[in-house]
Parts: sequence; C-alpha cells; structure tokens
Amino acid sequence: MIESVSSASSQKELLNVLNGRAVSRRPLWFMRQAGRYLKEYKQVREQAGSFLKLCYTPELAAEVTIQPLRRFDLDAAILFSDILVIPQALGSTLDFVENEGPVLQTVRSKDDVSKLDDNRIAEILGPIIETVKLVKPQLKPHESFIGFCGAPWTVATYMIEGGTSSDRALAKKAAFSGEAWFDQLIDILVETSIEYLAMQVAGGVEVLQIFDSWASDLPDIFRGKYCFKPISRIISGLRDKGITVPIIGFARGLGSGQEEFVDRVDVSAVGVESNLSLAWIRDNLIGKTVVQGNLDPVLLDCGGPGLAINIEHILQHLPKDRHIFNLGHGIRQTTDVEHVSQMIDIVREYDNKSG
Ligand code: 1CP
Repeated sequence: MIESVSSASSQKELLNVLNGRAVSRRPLWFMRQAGRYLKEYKQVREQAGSFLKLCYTPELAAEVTIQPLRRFDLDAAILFSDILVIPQALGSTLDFVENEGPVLQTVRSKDDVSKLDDNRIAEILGPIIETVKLVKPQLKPHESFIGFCGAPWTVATYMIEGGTSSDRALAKKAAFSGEAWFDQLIDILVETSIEYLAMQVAGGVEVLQIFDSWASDLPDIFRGKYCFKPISRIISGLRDKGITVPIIGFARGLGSGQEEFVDRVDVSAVGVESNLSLAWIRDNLIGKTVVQGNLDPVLLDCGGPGLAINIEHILQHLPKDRHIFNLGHGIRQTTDVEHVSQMIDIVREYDNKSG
C-alpha cells in the first residue's frame, strides 16, 4: 500500500481537511497559481521558448511550480503541466499557439481512435515525473503537493475538437449519438489517466485533482455515463493499485448537480464553480464532503472592497474544517499580485479572529 499520510494530524492542513481532521488554519491554494500573472513565470516561460518545452523541462517546470509558494503563503503546490499531455502521450500532435491556445490532431472516427498508442505513456510523460521528484524535496513541511489530470470527457472534447471550442458541439454529437468509437476513446482515457496519476503518486504527489472543466456540457441523462462513471473508474483503478491519496473532483458547472456528483463519485472533496450559491453549498454539500472554491477569478482581478466582501461571504458560509479556499476557476492572466496577497491576508485574518 502506498500510504499518503498517517492518521495522526499533520502539519499539512490541506491533508488534514481532506482526511476529515480538524485544522488550525483553513487550507488555501489557487487553480493556475503558476502562470502569466507572475512576472517571474513569464521570464522562465520565455527562457523555455514554448509552453510545452516548459512542461517537459523538469528543472524549469519545477521552478515555476514553486514560484507562487515563494511569493504567497499557500498550503499547496500544484504540479506544473497540462491536462493535454495525455493526448500527446497517446501519439496526437499537440501545439500551443501563442494567444490562441492548444491545437491538437483531431480524433473523430474509429480509425483515429485505433491509431492512439498507449504503450509509450511512461516514456513520454517521464520528464513530468522528474518534475515531481525535483519539487518534492523543496516543499516546506506545511505545503502539500497536488498532482492532476483532466477527466476523460474534458480531454476527449479537446481531442475531438482539435483545441478550444466555443460549444464543444462535435464532441457532444459524438457522445449523444452513441458512437462506439467515442466510448472507446473514453475507455482509453480512463486507463491512461490511472497510469499517469499512479506515476505522479509514485513520484511524490500527495493529493490528486481531476479537472472536468467542461462537465456542464453534459445534459442530465449523459452525466452518469460520461462524467461520474469515468471519474469513478479512475478513482477505483487507483484504489485497486493500493493508492490511498485524497482525490479532489472538479466537475465545473454542474450547479445543483454537484450533489449527485458527490453522491456518486467517491471523492475526498468537490471543487465548485463561482456561480454556485454559498447557502446552497452549505446546506447541500458541506454535510457530505469537503468543498473547494469558489471565489470568482474576475473578482480577484478587480480587487477593492468587492473582493473583500465576497471573500468574507465565502468564509462566513463554509467552516474551515470542511473547506479549501480556492477560486471557482483558474487565476486570470491580468490579475494583480497585490490582490492575491490581499485575498490571502483576508482569509488568514478571518480565521484568526473567529478561532
Ligand atoms: O504559458 C502560458 O501562459 C500557457 C497558459 C497555460 C498554463 C499556465 C496553459 C495552456 N496551461 C497551463 C498550466 C496548467 N493547466 C496547469 C498548471 C498548474 C496550475 O494550476 O498552476 C493546470 C492544472 C492546467 C489544467 C488545464 N489545462 C485545464 C483544466 C483547468 C481549467 O482551466 O479548466 C484545461 C482545460 C487546460 C487546457 C489548456 N491549457 C492551456 C490552455 C490555453 C488551455 C485551453 C483552455 C480553454 O480551452 O479554455
């Protein structure tokens, strides 16, 4: 068995909250905490030459993973990589075009799926595991290390669309019309994700997050098959390998469907989007699981009194023993670092005052 933590209380508050233990301070970290809003990130990104080179150069990827923890009082580092390295490891070409986003070779038929090759996952993703090994010894005793992958539905949307799409209509059509190749693609992504996450844990990550950023695309009747089930299969695949690390599920945009998500998927915590009501979260989710979120990244970008009021609104509704403070989605590129520091100060002061 790979034991992530002992049952005794840890200095790592993120692990404490995820394992159901009381915390002395509310854990916090931010999705996309490494990125272009940091000038030190832009420097390393330029040095690497391209985003993908940065992901695959362990020394540089480790450096940008640590950067936000040098600047801010955070409870976790998140591995610097991307959810789209899995399609790449399966043999799809991948490029990140400046100011445009990812461009992938498309997968739109049985033939395309049959060309995917899952024999080279460990080799191609090896440098990312090297990053994990470089970061781990640099973390302080209270800092947890988060690994991640994309959920099969979200990764499949990028593979089918060939990149970012405004409506994911091609992917939705493939799923809704019951194409057999689509189900095969989901199966391949489930298996590959298990292998990749297991590699990250063996390398030293202590928590996993599964990002289903486009979960909201799935109408009620398809949510079980393409959101809840594939994520559950990944989790059971990891548990079958003896991996016990806590897992955070982030199925963005499910709204009141988040309750069914936590009923059906055995996660240690659920990430919630910004437009979910705090009273609803308190009344429907907090009794069942730990909740992560959900400050609107645009509020953080704006700063000012609106930011403080919204942070306090979140803190008032969610108890620190059941909450991981985070955003409802990734930090925006235009965010002022001063706003990030202010946000962290407000969270720390609130919990100090309220004990
Ligand atoms: O150099 C750059 O600025 C490239 C921008 C960038 C960054 C910093 C991309 C391109 N990916 C990343 C890193 C990244 N991506 C992390 C690193 C760790 C951290 O959080 O600090 C993580 C966890 C991701 C996950 C990711 N990539 C998701 C899921 C989360 C989400 O934002 O919904 C998705 C959908 C992607 C795809 C992706 N990567 C990058 C772009 C531009 C996109 C497309 C986004 C879209 O379609 O809207």
